[in-house]
Amino acid sequence: MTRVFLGFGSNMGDRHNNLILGCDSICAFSETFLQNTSSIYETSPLYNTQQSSFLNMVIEVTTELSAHELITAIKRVEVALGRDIENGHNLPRPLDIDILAYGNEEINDGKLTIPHPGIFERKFVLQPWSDIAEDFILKGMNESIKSLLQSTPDKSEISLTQLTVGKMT
Ligand code: PH2
Ligand code: MG
Ligand code: MG
Repeated sequence: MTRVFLGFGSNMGDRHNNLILGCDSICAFSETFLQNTSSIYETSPLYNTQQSSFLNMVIEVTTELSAHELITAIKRVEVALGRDIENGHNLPRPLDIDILAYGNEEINDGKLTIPHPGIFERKFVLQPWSDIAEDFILKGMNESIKSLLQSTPDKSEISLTQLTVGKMT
């Protein structure tokens, strides 16, 4: 079993529902078990700022899938929720799921880069992640999520919503 953190983002359609359905779908894989979910945050779009705001959250799962099996399964879920795979980077999407960390592994093989390289400059990742695992040490950066959140150059506004994914069993 490997401890995995996944970042979720949605800025198209019923954003809250997209997060919930995505989370349900990931945890429906028989080899994957939900451990924890952060609160859901409303966040301004980073990079391409000419798009609607996002809802973001981070979840922790344990899985028996390899990192590559997991990303293949994630891509299926993104497409099932309406993501257009022809669409390029940083365009609006019903659901984006990124593997933030896969145990303590560092993977960089052209298909996958783990830990996700943008983490330190993304408050929309660091704030929800800090909710559920502030002491997790990010491989490669050798810093805790809490300390990365304190030192992030991202000064954008993010706000807690009243929404959570609800009770997941
Ligand atoms: N995802 C991106 C680019 N910019 N901005 C916010 N606020 N939230 C995201 O999830 C996000 C983003 C690329 O995946
Ligand atoms: Mg992303
Ligand atoms: Mg992605």
